[in-house]
Amino acid sequence: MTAVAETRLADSVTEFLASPKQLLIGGEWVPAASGRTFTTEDPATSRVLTEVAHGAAEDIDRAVAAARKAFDDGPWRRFTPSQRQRVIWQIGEKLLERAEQFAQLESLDNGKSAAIAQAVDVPWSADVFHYYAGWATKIEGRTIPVSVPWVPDGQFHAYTLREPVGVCGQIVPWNFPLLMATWKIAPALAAGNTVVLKPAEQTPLTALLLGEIIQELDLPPGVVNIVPGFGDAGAAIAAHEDVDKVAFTGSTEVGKLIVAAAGGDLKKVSLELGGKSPQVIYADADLELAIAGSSAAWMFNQGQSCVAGSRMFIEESIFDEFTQGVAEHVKQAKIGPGLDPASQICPLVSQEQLDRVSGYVQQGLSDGARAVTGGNRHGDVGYFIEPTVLVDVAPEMSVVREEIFGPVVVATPFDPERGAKAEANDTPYGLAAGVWTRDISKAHRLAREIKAGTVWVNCYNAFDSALPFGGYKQSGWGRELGEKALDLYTEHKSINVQL
Ligand code: TXE
Repeated sequence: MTAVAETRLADSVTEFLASPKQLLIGGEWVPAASGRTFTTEDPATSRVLTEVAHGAAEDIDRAVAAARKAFDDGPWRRFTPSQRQRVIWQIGEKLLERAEQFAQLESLDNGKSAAIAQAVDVPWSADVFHYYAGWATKIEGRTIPVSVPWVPDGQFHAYTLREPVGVCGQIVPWNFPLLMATWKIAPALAAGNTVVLKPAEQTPLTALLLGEIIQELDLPPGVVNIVPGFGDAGAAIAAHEDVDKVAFTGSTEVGKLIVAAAGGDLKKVSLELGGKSPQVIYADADLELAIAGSSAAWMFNQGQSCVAGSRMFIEESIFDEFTQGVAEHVKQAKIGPGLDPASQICPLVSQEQLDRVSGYVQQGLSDGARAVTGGNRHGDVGYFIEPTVLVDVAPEMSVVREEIFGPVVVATPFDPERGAKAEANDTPYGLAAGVWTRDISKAHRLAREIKAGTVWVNCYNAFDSALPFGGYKQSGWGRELGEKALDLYTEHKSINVQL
């Protein structure tokens, strides 16, 4: 660990790292059945942070059994909606009380800026719990006037109930470890389900800290189970016959494996997968705002964001000026460890991710792309890479087609007569998009034409817990956040009574 990191760590973080980190199953902290552990590391230094129990299929079995029991027999089913509301709200409160601890741990484990984690990841996670606490008392059925054509003069009283799906297996990635766990746990609990969560192997720590909070609250054993592990543990969740629903955020490749594994017993599946989101920048945009905003769109979280606005289409009359502006802007970003509040670009999560991102950049350069800025690893300790702007790119290059998941953008000019709709939509993904213009009609028109789950106009990454989020095409199935997420976690039951 660097001197900077050591001097700034809160005592609660040091204590957490020194304590044993086990699996949360049935309300108890337990070792992995195999007795094995794995290590997590600080991406700023590649030093080992701590050891974590290594969950695998046998542990998933135990966790699913605990979740099943809690769902079928436990007191959780008898919790009233307002009791659920209270306990979900309290999770949000505890997150805020321990914001610094969560933010520093997230920074150490993932590499990201602790200052940003404390300003964004942690308070938004708390907000997601607060938001879904509100929904717990508002999940309602309907009364529906019906007549049954073959029962003349029959009178019926028909209504619907919304019931929890059951045991939800939730598999989350490493880019926003706490937030992604929160997006999944909060709506599942609001609707009365039980959960088996598997954090990513690179970043299990904040999910385990969330488990500590949950243990302090009045949540019955087995309602939330947390099993850190690798892909095999995720695969065991996806295939488990006692899991009723799987929610996954991660790569499109693994999303397809999950669909195949979950298809055996046709369990419900929701997926939030990769992206290659376009940003269309018109000459009439507020260029100062657009340069800063469109750069943040692909640099935020070191580009390790499913919505990263990693393809820029820039009106040809401003192309050189704009790309130079972006290059100047991103060159000023200070590269450094996440625990240094001055750092704007922090390390990527792992050596593997550094190799993957560097590999894409090298491939792009050898395919004929030109780096206006960046292109290189930064330093030789930790997994830092320079923010990179690539021009002279062609539609078939891998840097244009594939998700890089690093601070790399490709920029292409467009002719305003032809527009940028076709190019923006020329991707197997459809998660998000950005439009930068002062012409509000043009913005609304393009927003309708882009096939993406979210379109931001004159802003980017402007999320709210109430706004549904998810993807078109290969970016996923279903919508998280907002009222929509409750569809993922409830069944609708129709009851018809002849009077
Ligand atoms: O993802 P994986 P990786 C993209 C991004 C990144 C690439 C690879 O492009 O460069 O994926 O990242 C679990 N059955 N995204 O390899 O493998 C795994 O343990 C069930 C975009 O880390 O998809 C982890 O918990 N689960 C994405 C989770 O899946 C399996 C965020 C995600 O890991 C499994 C992350 C299996 N067979 C990466 N194999 C986004 N949409 O934001 C692995 N896992």
